[in-house]
This record gives sequence, structure tokens and C-alpha cells, in this order.
Amino acid sequence: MRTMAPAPRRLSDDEVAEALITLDGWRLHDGKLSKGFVFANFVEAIGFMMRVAIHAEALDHHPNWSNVYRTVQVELWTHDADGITALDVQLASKMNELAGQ
Ligand code: H2B
Repeated sequence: MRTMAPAPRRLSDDEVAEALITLDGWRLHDGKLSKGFVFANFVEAIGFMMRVAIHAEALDHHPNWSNVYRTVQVELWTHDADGITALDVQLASKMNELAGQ
């Protein structure tokens, strides 16, 4: 059985701004990290989502996202902390890596 980790600390506005410098293509939208990924085709987009899903499950941190044809729109925040935490920054960075960006 999985043990419940404590909610990570919510980052300050300055910390989020600093993290965004390192996160190519990500921006702050409605208090969430947001990015739209565009792939060559639908299968590439779904493949990306599958690779992210495996990583997100291992991290126990999950994206809010939607897929339309070859695009994936992502919003990251930590529900448990009601804001952006280091886990969101970590997942955003991993998503860039998995998308080859
Ligand atoms: N994902 C996100 N994005 N935010 C959370 O607060 C969160 C999560 N909480 N994945 C996790 C699961 C929590 O429910 C478990 C119990 O750790």
C-alpha cells in the first residue's frame, strides 16, 4: 500500500518566476503552470501522454491536460497545496524532456 506523502510546500511568486526561466514554453496562467505542446500527428501526441503518464504515476503527481488531434494542452498545479510546488516544476521539466524540448 502506498503511504501518503505530506503536501509539498507552495512556492512563492518569486520562486515560480525563477523556475519559469528554466522551463521553455511554460507560462503562468490562472495560478497554474501552462503549456501547449504540438506534435507531428495524433499518435505522437498520445505517445507523449503515455510516457508522461508513466512518469507522473511514479512521481504520484498528475497533470491536468487535454488532447485535441496533435496538440496537448497542459496545466500543472498541486491540488493538495492549492498552488504551484516543486513537484509541478519537476513534472514540467520532465514533460519538456519527453517532448524533446
Ligand atoms: N497531482 C497533483 N497535480 N496535485 C496533487 O495534489 C496530487 C496529485 N496529489 N496526485 C496526489 C496525487 C495525492 O492525491 C496522493 C495521495 O499523493
